[in-house]
Amino acid sequence: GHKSAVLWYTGLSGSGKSTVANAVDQKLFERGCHTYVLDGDNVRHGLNGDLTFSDKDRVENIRRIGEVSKLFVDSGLLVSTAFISPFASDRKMVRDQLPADKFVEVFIDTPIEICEQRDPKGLYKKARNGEIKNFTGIDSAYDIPESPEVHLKTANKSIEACADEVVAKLVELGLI
Ligand code: GGZ
Repeated sequence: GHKSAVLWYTGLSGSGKSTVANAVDQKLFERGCHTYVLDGDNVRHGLNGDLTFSDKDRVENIRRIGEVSKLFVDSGLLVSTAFISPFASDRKMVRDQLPADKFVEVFIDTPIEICEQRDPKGLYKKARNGEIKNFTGIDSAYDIPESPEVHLKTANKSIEACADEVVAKLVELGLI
């Protein structure tokens, strides 16, 4: 069996949050865990389709995701969230609403230079050109997590190795 909890991934656009979260999720599924992954694809287009990338809307984005995460935790799932969640105050707000052992912050620490090199959607290029305003890491803030449960430095690591690090931590925390 496993305990219910939130795996809260945070990091820049293109850092690999969704990729690592989905790789971890696959490993958890193989271990028989009941899981769900919330990310931009299923939340930013639906529930939060009315929100922009202004500071105010990012705060609301994270607030709603926090509330939905709590519902999933109540239902017994290991829920993973993969959003930039740039503001430390918002991450703390979600953390403080859950029992201490049920919030696992995973900092996907990928240097912005690498994120920008990858630029899978061409967003960094547009942000540099001024075509997109308020882009995280360029003209919108990202607060570096001070004491995440998992600090994952992804440079020169495979997705597999990154996922294994997260799973090992969950074992250590007694969640799985
Ligand atoms: C940051 C933006 C922006 C701006 C669109 N700033 O690489 P992606 O495309 O798939 O991930 C980014 C995603 C960020 O949405 P989140 O809900 O995770 O952000 S937050 O937690 O800050 O609310 C990026 C895309 O949306 N995107 N415009 N201005 N990322």
